[in-house]
Amino acid sequence: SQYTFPNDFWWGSAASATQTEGAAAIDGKGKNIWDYWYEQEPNRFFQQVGPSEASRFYEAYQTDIALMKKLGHNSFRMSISWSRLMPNGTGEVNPAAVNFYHHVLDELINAGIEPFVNLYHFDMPLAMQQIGGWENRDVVEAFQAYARTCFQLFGPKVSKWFTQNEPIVPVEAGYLYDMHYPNVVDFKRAVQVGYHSALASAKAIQAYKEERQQGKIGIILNVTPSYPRSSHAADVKAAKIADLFFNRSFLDVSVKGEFPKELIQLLEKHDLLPVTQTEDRVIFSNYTIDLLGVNYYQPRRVKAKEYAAHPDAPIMPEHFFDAYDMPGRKMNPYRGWEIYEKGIYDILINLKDNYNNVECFISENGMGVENEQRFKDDSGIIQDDYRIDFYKDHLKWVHKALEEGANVKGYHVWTFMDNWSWMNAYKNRYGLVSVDLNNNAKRSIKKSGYWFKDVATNNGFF
Ligand code: BGP
Repeated sequence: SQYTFPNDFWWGSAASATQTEGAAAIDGKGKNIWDYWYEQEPNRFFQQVGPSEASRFYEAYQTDIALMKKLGHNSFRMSISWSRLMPNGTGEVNPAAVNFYHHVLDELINAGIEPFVNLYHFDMPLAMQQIGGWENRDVVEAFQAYARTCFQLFGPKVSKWFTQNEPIVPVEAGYLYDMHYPNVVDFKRAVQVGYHSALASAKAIQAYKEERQQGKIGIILNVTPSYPRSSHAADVKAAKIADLFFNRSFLDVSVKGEFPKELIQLLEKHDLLPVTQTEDRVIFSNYTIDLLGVNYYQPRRVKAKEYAAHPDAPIMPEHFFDAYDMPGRKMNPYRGWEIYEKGIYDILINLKDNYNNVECFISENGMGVENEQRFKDDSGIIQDDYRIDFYKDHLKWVHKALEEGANVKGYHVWTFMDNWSWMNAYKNRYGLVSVDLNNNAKRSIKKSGYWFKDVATNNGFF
């Protein structure tokens, strides 16, 4: 059958500064936590590859944007590196960075590609982390000032802004699971970090409105569907709580202007409430988002731990886990994540039914593959049919949600070209375009790139 999307549907891809730019130590860029952590502990990083060069977008942006145009993009999501623009996180603005981002934006606009600009993608400036990162309320103020500076500098060229990408990830990975810097495991600190990060987002929206900007501003969330591992009551309850902590925390406050009551009660019960100020409530309720980006890779299959099985047991995140052992899960054989296409539909319908049908788009969806060079054919093109199938199968569900009235405006893949990833460096490749690290970061379009061009050009596929 035929899958046709609306004429003005946003087709494109997403990327982030730290993962693509490189040039981490030149032209006045300050360090962020990733530059620093890699310097300190390279052993933590896959094959000891850090973000210093990444995919060299800083030098190659013109070539890359020409390729985006060739691949049918009408939009592209990038991020501004806070530590490139403001090397200390606050104060002095780096003129070389202002130049660079103006050039990138001009290049995109001249190519007919609308820039979607995100202000924060896991990349806390080191100077800000040294005073406590999101734990410190001063960093919330610094972020608002940085956001305001971006709106003043680039506002006339940008009409889609995002405050943050997946803000729950730095909370989980940095303060609960020992995966991102500052790699501590402390629930109370995690809650404070999450709270201030949400407040920083609302305050950036406040700055946007105060600056009387004409475009839209939103946030990008990994709204990960939480399904119980079984119909056992404890699993059902644990799945609800996982949803509460990891989805509804940021989703409710961003769309509805307040945190879920159940979340507050649970935190209170465990003596985990964050430090707040009375004025915050008004900031949250006045400055909600105009537009929501949804990142989707795989769902959570939530299983309660045994001692949480009693129906009255209070369940906190330490009482459940993701049941990777669930029978019948379809796995990506090349990266180890589940593939569950219907999840994308469930998210969109949930937004339609329970979140005022907020204007949204798919801001990341993609399939990581290890050793992808093995799929190269004789002509040197990576034959990534698995990725084409992945996109198609997800787009079919997006299409169904659209037909049922979901307010979904576009689809961005993760990602345009292979890029550096937080702990995995270049292990899992996601690009429509490959990057050959042994050959001057040479770009080659993959089969999925050509496929994407057709879909974007025809607004759909058969
Ligand atoms: C998302 C992030 C991206 C990207 C992607 C793939 O959570 O927003 O930055 O990295 O996940 O994950 P990974 O690179 O770990 O395979």
